Amino acid sequence: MATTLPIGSTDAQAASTSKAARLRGLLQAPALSFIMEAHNGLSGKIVEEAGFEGIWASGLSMSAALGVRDNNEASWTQVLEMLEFMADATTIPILVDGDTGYGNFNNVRRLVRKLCQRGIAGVCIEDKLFPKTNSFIGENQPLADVDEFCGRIKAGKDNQSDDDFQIVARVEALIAGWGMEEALRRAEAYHRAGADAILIHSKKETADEITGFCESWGGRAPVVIVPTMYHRTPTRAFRDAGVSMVIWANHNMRAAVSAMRRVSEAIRRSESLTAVEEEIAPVREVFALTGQAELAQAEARYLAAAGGHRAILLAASRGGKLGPLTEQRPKCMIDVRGEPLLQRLVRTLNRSGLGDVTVVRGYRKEAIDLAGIEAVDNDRYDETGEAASLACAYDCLYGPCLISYGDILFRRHVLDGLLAADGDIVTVVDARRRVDASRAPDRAVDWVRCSRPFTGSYLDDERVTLEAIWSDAAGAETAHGEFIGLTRLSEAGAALVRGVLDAMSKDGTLDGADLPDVFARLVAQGAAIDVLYITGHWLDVDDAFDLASLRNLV
Ligand code: SPV
Ligand code: MG
Repeated sequence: MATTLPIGSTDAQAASTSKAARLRGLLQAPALSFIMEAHNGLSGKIVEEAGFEGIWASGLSMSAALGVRDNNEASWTQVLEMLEFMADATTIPILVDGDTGYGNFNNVRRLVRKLCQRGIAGVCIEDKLFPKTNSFIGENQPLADVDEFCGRIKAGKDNQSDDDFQIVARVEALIAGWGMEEALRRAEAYHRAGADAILIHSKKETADEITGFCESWGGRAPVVIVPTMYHRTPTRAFRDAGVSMVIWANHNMRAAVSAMRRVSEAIRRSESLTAVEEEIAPVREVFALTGQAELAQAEARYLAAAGGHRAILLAASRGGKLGPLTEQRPKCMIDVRGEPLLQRLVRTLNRSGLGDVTVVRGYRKEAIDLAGIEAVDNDRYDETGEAASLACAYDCLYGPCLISYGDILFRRHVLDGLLAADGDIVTVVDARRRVDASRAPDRAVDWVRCSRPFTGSYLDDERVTLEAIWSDAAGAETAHGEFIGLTRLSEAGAALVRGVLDAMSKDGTLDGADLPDVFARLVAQGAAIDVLYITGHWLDVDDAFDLASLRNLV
């Protein structure tokens, strides 16, 4: 069976082992494992995000989420539909609570076939009668005949299309008051019938029944437990007893009930949203959970709105002025309000239709692990500059394309203006920045002088070209603005830039050169570099001051 991954997922490890095989591994491993309840796609994602290795698709919780009782009021196909959303939304295995199997052997075998088709890793069936009643309701619930239940297990095992699919047989003898001997007799019969594991259920407030069962059972098959009622028992006791898997069975559904009640009551009382805004998840977190960014990348890839522009982002440098903030990651991966800067930059590009994004990595390259980008590496990042990084992306340096520093952010209209501008090489220059020259004398600023200054006039549409570009503070007062680190190249422009990189490589200047050196060389050889003037609406991250401004901008 193929592993089901969320659309757009690139989780290579998850793709290499089927979900059923991973559930089997968890059940058979000597270490105690934990799976957590979910009842729909969103809660499944949250369970995975929390780091759990598997999901318990709880019958009680899925029923409650649908507003019905845990008495098979939701039909098995309605449950199946929910499971499909959960499996699509997650990459970890799902063990589904299959109640009694929705009937006899015939219903179980059809259920198992369908679960395998939908990428579910295993099912737990309990030895009760359809329609079931929750184990914590009432006393002396009737149990299934042992042989009949063994037939359900055998039919399920005979019909699984994935060899690793797991069938867990749930013994209800202790719940129904039939005693330990009956529980052990049933567990043995179900094990012989082919069950991959035994779930022994108890509704006592202590774990005595569970530890007693484990002791007599002697590890003949993996044991699964649901400590909802004996939750005070320390987890160590389950390990000591040789339990294989713990199911935290309904706690996300119950948490949702409490949270939704609190919020609904507060909003109704206050007739306002302000009181609850701080305690609930921001909408952007919901977008992140449901993978909105992947859709933007896919749109850029498949809708081809940007006239086929690709982008090269230069992100190899550490950003040493940010000190400890860049010890574990390069500055492009610094967190800006819960999201790495580079991810924001890539999203801006995607939204303008640029889906083909190559990032040149260097310092702490493993930290640049964004979905939807291609990475090339400048492993000599600490002894080379931007020109050498650009040369690492030589194979992508074909127009039309964009070159951007990886540590800048700009408003989308800046990018859209650049994409629409005429010229083989067009750079973006902030005319406003030179008034800031006095702020930090050691700031890395790429100053430019152009064929004419920015005027701000509505009528001003005369062409502007670059005449000089330099990076030290001397002469800053003669500059017309600051190069922001964003450039567009046509096919011909990209060929000119490749020519400069070739020449630099030949004469030995490539390693020490930055992007302004490449432009200076183009100007010296008579190439026209057009300038798109802007006034603000962008930021780079050079030091802590920039970072503070950036956090205010987004
Ligand atoms: C469920 O989560 O639906 C279960 C576990 O079956 S319990 O409610 O503890 O029976
Ligand atoms: Mg249940």
